[in-house]
Formats: sequence, structure tokens, C-alpha cells
Amino acid sequence: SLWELEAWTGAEPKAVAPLGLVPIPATVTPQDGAGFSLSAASRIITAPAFGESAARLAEVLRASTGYELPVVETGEPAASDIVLASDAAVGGGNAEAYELSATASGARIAAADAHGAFNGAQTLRQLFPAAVESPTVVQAAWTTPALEIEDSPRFGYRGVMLDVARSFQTVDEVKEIIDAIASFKMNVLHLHLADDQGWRIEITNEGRAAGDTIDYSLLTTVSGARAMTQGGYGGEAGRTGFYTQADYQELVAYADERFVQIVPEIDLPGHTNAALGAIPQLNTPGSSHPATATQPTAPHNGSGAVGYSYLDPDSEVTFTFIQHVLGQLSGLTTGDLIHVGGDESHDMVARYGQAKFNAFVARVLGIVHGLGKSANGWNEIARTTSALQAGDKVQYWAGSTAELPAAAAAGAKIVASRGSSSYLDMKYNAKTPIGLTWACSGICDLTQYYSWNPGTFVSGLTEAQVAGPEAPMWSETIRGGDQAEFMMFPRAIAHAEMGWSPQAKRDVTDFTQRVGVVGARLTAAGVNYYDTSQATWF
Ligand code: TNX
Repeated sequence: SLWELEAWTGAEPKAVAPLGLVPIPATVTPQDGAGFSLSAASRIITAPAFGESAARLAEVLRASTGYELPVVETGEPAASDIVLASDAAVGGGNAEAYELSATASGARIAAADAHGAFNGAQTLRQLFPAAVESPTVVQAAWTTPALEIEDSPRFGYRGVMLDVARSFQTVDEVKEIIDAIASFKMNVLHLHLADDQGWRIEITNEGRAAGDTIDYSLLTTVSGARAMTQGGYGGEAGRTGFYTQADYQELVAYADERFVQIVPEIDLPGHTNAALGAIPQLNTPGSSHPATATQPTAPHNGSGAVGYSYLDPDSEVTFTFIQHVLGQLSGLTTGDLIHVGGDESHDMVARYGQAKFNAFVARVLGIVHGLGKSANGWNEIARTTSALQAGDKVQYWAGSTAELPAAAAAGAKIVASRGSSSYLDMKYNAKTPIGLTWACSGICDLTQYYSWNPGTFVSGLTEAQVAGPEAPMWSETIRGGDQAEFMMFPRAIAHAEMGWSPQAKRDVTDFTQRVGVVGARLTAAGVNYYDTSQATWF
């Protein structure tokens, strides 16, 4: 087992941590002799197409080793060099695959695509001592074990969601989370940008349709300045703020450079009190908050209540608003997905009936498709099967799974976010000072998030109909990046391995030991985590 790799790292038994590769690769083959050693003479020799992956690897290694590590495109590889080679045969057509060899004669990562080269570089990082993650220079022997790896992902979609609506996270906080999830080969960051309590993305009036009188800047000037009014540790209110379009584009570019796709969400038609509270024209008699002379827009409700707000399904202004907002958001989005929410529109369904809700969702899906994007939505949108098409995603979080096979048959793939084994905002146990408890009875700890199979958890779905897992980090009780990381790690790492590694390779005992090795790496990188007793910390 990988556990025994410890024995190969030197002739003398040392008190070193065992190899902690997470997610576990598809195959690892130990090699004889010494491993690869990085030195002041080392270079990264990259295929031109993998320059981005080489640059990211160089940044990490330079910071901790202090070595110059020039990135070059030509040269005869020496034993101290890292080679990123382009090879169309790697992975046999599976995107993101890589092969890695680390021995005394050099380190070599081969891949058919740039994302594969990036993934191989993440594995190489994990072969060096944990201090390689330090942002400042450390003296250490930068030597790997000798081995060869062949690896490719089980699922193409491996995500985390961050709710910045209930409580805001700054650009720098989000960047740190992107870095952390990318190091575990996750490739989706779903940003929940709007909810009842706040609106976090600047929308301008540019390009308004003829006759549209809405002042979109109110979304952020009014509801960007709002958040949860309670809920955090000691009752701390949520953080306010919003991303300007320039901020947002900076985040998207940063994520793209790390092969992480940002999936923006505007939750519709419910969870919309922040929009209703900012835009007077949305407050029609058919909405959840008709305007009155004394109360022109919906009042701010900073509680964690859900299900009470909705846009007017019979007002054309509603769809003018959605078209403009999603149109601008789509223009800022480099990925193929826009998330349109769809969850918990309880009062709207009670007032108008399920058919009206379904028609609303169908129209919104049509808007997304018309913008040239695919739609993602919570599992409530599966009731609108006829409007779903190939490329769309239905994100299962709770309730019946009965509608999922039909949605999949219509072409949508299922994102596996089952609350009881995915929700990062749940308390680990009764002593966790922040977090909610609804999704699990008492314990929502690491092994529970690991020990399920997203490929088979819904009967009637084939594995090919599952896009992959996503772990949502809701923020009714979470304030700032450190708290988000405390709730995310190590549980998100369970999802990373579940999304990447072959099911047959997954073993919970082995995983909890490898996670224990990863702890030191997170510490060195400055990433917060919960030191759950379910992991064996080294
Ligand atoms: C349910 S999951 C919600 C969110 C809450 C979350 C808290 C989902 C689609 N809706 O609005 O934040 O529970 O755990």
C-alpha cells in the first residue's frame, strides 16, 4: 500500500510522515533507487501549451525553496529538472489525465491537455515535504519518493460552493479557497451571489433593453450593503460587500489560471428578497412584497428564514430584469454554466401552484440557453424536464430523488450534493461553535462525507449521468475566510477524492490517514481546517 512508501524514502527509519497523496491516484508504482531532488539548479522545462501550468508550479516551489526555477521551453533535461511534456496518448482520450515519474534521473509530467499537466503538478507538490507549501523560504531536503503514477479523474465536475450572499467573502479570501481546492484537483467553484440577505455582483445599466427603467446599480448600492443580521459566532452579523465587475473578472481569471471554473448563481424565483428590496419595479402585487406608499420596496430581512420571497411570475418586468442580469453575468463568465437556483420557492408554489413555478423555471432556462450557456439549478428544477437539455446540470441537495432519472434522460447531468454527506455548513458535532444541524442528526464529520458513492446514490441513474460531487458552503453562520476554511477542510477533501479517484481505490481508513498528512500541508499554506478526531494527524 502507499503507506509502505515511507520505507523507500531512505535507508534509515525516520520519523517522517507517510506519503499523503489526496486524491489517491489511479495507479502508483514504486521505483527502485532514490527519488527526485529539487535543487538550486532545477528548471521547469515545459511544452509551450503547458506554460500556465508550469508558471503555477514555479510560483509554489519558488516561494518555499527560494530557488530561481526558471521556466523554459527548450533544453536537454538534467536530473534536477522538472519536465512538463505534451503527449496526446496520455489518458487514452480522458481529459485532465497525466502521467508522472519522479526518480533520481528527473521529474516528468506528461499530459494530453494543459489541465492534465496542472493536475500532475498538484501531485508532484504532494510528493515533497509539507513545508513546500510555505509562502516563505524554508530549509529542507526537497526530495520525493521514487515512483511512477498514471492518473485520470472519475468525474469531470468536482466542485465546492461558497455562499457569499448571506455573508460576504473578499476577493483575497476567495482566491485562497481557489488555491486550496485546486491543489486537490477540484475544478468548480460555484459562487452563490444573491439571496434574501444580500446581492454581491455589480450589475450596470449598460445595454438595458428599450423601455427598461430599472436602475441596476441599486442592487449593490442597497443590497450589497446588507447581509445576515445575526447568526454568526456570538451573534455576529454577516459581512456586507460586493464584487465590482472588475473584481469579479479578476476572480474568474485567477480561477481560470488554476483550471477552476467559476459557476455564478443568481437564485430564482425565490431567495430574491435582496433584489426585491433594491429594485422598486419588482415589487408588483404579484410578488412576495407588493410596494405600498410607505414601503416602496421589500423590507430587508436579515434572518435565515427561507421560502418567503419570490418574483412576480406574471410580470414582464421580472423577465426583463432576469434577462439583463443573466446577460451581463454571462458576459463576465468564461465557463459554460450559469446557476439559476430554483430552490425553496415555497410561498410562490403555495400561491401560484407547481405548474406556474415550472413555467417560470422553463422560461429562465430558455434565457440561459439563449445566452449560449448551459444552466445549473437545484433539484427543484428537475420538475421542468421539458426545458432541460444536454449540458444542463441538476444539483441534488435534498428531498425525493424520483425526478432525477427523467431530468437525466432529458440530457441534464446530476451534481451530487446530498445534504447529509455534502453540506459544509453543518456542525461537525455538537461542540462545533458555528454551523447548522438540519442535514445530519448530530454528526456531520469527515468519514460521513467520504463514505458514499455519488455514482450510485440515486437508483435509476447511470454513472455517466452524474456530473460529479459538489460540496456547498452556506453562510448563515459563517463569517470570513478563516471560518469558511474551518468548515470546508477537511470535508471538502473527502469530496475531492470522491470526485477524482476510482471507487475501487477508495478506502476510508487509508483516506483518514492520508488526510492526516495533508494537515501539515494546509498549515504550511496558511489554510485553516478542523482537526477532526476522525483523521490520524501526523
Ligand atoms: C438550504 S440547499 C438551502 C439554503 C440554506 C441551506 C443551509 C438549498 C438549495 N437551500 O438556502 O442556506 O439549506 O444549510
